[in-house]
Amino acid sequence: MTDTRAPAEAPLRLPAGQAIGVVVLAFAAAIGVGHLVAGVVSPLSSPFQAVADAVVRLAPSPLVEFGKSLALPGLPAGRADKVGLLVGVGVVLLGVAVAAGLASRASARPARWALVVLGLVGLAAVFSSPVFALADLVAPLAAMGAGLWSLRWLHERAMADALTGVSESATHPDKIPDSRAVGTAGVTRRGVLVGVGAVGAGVGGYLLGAGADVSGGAGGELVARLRGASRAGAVPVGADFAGLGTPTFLTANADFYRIDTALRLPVTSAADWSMRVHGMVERELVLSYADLLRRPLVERPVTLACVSNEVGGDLISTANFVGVELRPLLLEAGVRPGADQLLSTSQDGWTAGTPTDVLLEPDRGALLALGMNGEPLPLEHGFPVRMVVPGLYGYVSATKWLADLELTTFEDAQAYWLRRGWAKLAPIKTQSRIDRPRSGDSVPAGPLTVAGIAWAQHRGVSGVEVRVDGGPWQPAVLSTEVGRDTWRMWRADLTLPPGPHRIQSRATDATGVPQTEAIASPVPDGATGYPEISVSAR
Ligand SMILES: Nc1nc2c(c(=O)[nH]1)N[C@H]1C(S)=C(S)[C@@H](COP(=O)(O)O)O[C@H]1N2
Ligand SMILES: [Mo]
Repeated sequence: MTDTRAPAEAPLRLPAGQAIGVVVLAFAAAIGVGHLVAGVVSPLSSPFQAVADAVVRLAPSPLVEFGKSLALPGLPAGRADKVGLLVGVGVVLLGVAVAAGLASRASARPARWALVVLGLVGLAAVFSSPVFALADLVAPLAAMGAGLWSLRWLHERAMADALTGVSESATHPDKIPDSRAVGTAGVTRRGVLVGVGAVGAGVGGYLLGAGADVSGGAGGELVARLRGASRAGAVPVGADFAGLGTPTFLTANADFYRIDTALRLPVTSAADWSMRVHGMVERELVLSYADLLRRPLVERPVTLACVSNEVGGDLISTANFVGVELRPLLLEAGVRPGADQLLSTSQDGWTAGTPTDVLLEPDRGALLALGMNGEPLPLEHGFPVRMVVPGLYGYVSATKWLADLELTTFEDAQAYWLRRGWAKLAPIKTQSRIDRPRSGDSVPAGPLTVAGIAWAQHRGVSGVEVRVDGGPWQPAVLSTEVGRDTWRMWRADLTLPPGPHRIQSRATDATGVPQTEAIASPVPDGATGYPEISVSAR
């Protein structure tokens, strides 16, 4: 008689690699299914996404600033941190899965607990989102269910295979290699099945979220109305020195700098969009996209700038924005005395606080913008509706994917970046940038043309000067002025003796105040200091 019980007495354990594989695949199934269900129900509720979002919300602001300053090759500024964050969350999950796998060689219980705990983290992340809705709980629950189910199936079958392998090898010791192979083949086949399913579900969820038709038919109507808008007029000849290395006066939509906290673009069709103007007002307004289209549309060139822009940086661009004047809307609603802040909220819960008195200035020209350079707003730049306020940094004024306008006070409500240590008031500072030559270039000794940009939105630029090696300031030639809300290009003809040189520039705004030499970092209200390049003349 062969004793078949003997092997069963030693606790059965999966090989470490197999146990890890089983748990990693169960995690992948959870993430994939969560993403797919979120794609159907509510894109922002993908648990993976929600956890990453929550990390951004909860992270101390210096960390967020550090993240924003990262650069990854091939990614535009302000994107590297998002990708880094998603990869970081992925790496942490992988680590947890590997550890849980190692702990789950004999029983699936540790991995089950890990999935339950992570599922709860996902639920908490979704629940704590500023735009939480009950339906958002579906995706994390589905993810947890898919993870637990896959874990149970994969683990049970792997154990069963292992058991068969063990008992067969006990019965027929000569068959060890064969039965082992049979067990592994089964594990591999099921693993591939779950893996492919997980990836398929994840990709499906991504496509569902990304492929949604956002313009909802309004695109065509808007383009037609854009033509009817009171036009900004053609950009005058001589408005830029692009031939000398400055940007073109208008920035193409595809090249426009992009800064936001959105890990995933909020998607709303124009047909579904509507917004309340409420809070400290005499009468609440509710505006649909069609309501906005019925109002007079104006087109206005505006240079947007980000407060995070370093001296010499490129977080600045110009577009012809088309939209509805904001001031008449506020007057219609009737701003109550004391309401010193307009708190704008985006569809993803981001907020900006704009001083009401600035918005009510008769000539400020703040817009609820629907279009940009003759097209409906691109999704990355705020479709269907965003705010544009000439002269203020974006974080206090340029809310994209606008969802709500509330008249309130700065005391009662603190917007997103104010809570993270940035300034309450943030008018754009007078600045200049040297675009050509580039720092580090070697140039021929003798005559040299230097060119760049200058900006002092809503005051206007009245002059730019350059100096070499700390010498006397020499006036630059300015481009044709388009308006005081946009940048202005400049060029200066210098003569450089052979050797290394430092070149600096400074702009003066139309009130006669030159940009300051004092060096300041972007936090809390914008960088200052002279831009400087080093070149060697030969
Ligand atoms: N919803 C939303 N709107 C936002 C932001 C954001 O993070 N979320 N960032 C603001 C900041 S800091 C800037 S500088 C501008 C940039 O606008 P752009 O990406 O269209 O250039 O958008 C503003 N509007
Ligand atoms: Mo910004």
